Amino acid sequence: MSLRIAQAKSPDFVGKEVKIRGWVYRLRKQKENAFVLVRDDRGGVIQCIFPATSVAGLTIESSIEVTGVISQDARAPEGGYELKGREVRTYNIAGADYPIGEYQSDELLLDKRHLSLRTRRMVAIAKIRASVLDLGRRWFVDNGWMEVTAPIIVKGAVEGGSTLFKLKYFDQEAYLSQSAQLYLEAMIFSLGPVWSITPSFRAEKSRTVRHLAEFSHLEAEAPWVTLEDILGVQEKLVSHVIQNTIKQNAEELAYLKRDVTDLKKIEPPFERLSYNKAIEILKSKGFTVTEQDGSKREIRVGDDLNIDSERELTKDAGKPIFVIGYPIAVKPFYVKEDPEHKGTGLAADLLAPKGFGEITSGGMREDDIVSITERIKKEGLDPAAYDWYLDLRKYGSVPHGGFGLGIERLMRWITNVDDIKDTVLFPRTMSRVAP
Ligand code: AMO
Repeated sequence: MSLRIAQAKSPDFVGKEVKIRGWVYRLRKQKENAFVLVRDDRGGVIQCIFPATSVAGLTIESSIEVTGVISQDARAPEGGYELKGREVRTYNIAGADYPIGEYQSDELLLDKRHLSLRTRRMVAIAKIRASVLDLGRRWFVDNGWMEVTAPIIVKGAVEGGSTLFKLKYFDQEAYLSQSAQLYLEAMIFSLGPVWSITPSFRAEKSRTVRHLAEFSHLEAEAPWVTLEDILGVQEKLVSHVIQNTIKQNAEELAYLKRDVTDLKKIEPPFERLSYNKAIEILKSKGFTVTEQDGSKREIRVGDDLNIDSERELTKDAGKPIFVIGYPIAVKPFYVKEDPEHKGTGLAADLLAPKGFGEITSGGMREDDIVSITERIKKEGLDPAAYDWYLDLRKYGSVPHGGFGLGIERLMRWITNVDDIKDTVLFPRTMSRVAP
């Protein structure tokens, strides 16, 4: 039986013969000996030493099984253990033109993502991502929320028509889901607090370091809640995921050179900043917005926040900030209007510190059938496409709310990688749909 490399690198195996399997990661041939770094499929790496003649013809990424004796030598790379190879069995000799070397352009790494997944950087990111997903799931399960699955092929827009992917569905028109929210809303009447992780699709025309055309959307919805309840869930969930990821993935974060000092401080409560106060702060800093004709003017109440204003607001923050009470006009039709402050939405976006930008959006949903029908029309949408959704306001409507968190946005903050494309294994953007 073969061992994982991480298992074999242990005092228990020193002097013993073991078998490992993996791929040739680096290869250095000297006159008598060949030094082969072998990596396995969980990021384990060990140096194997062979007589040079026994590995003639071996190439980078060839798949091999090595039998040999483990020894300990402080000078050995990768943690002081090495393997003196007695026998090597080759499964596949990789083509000599393996395209991923030590220094490659970001574009090439993306074009060859099916192979660059084998780099240690991508393995580290994939492991962190697995923890983030697992910890998110566990938090919901441990706190009594039920996991559900919503459809991906849908009939109506949630987040506005401009980012919809249209598709031909037999002889009808349908769309790829932008958010599971409306379906989760339907589920809370019989299932209580629910959550899901589903791919969401946005035909984003912008090429930014924080937009994908397909992203993993963690969404939650619950009946009988207040806005404060929904904010509480988010700050607890995000803090739980971060504190445990930095513990579980200390090695991977160190590999990515992510200094986690700031992440260690992430714990509830997060600041609640009113939208009006946010605009005041931005004004006091002379923040301007660009009009459609290219002219600039001072930011004012009524403007939406964008990547630049979010950066300005959070650049010195140590923790995420909830911005609460956006004008209803810049928010989608489902956002509930604050009865005490007409024109304002009972909703909040959570902005990660240091300019990482919005990681969640959520709040209370409009539960009155007349108001929501008007808002649907005002957005230029056809109420007929929402007939089933409107039924939820007709039959036993209750105060309810929820939120959506972009896993890749959270990942970009945790890993501090420059581009959101590196937080997902096979990114989809405006210009990339393969591999
Ligand atoms: P929103 O459109 O703000 O709200 O999306 C929620 C969260 O999803 C993430 N996100 C994205 N991540 C990567 N690429 C994108 N193109 C992208 N677009 C959004 C962000 C964002 O905060 N239904 C509502 C949420 C709600 O009210 O429950 C919604 O989808 O992290």
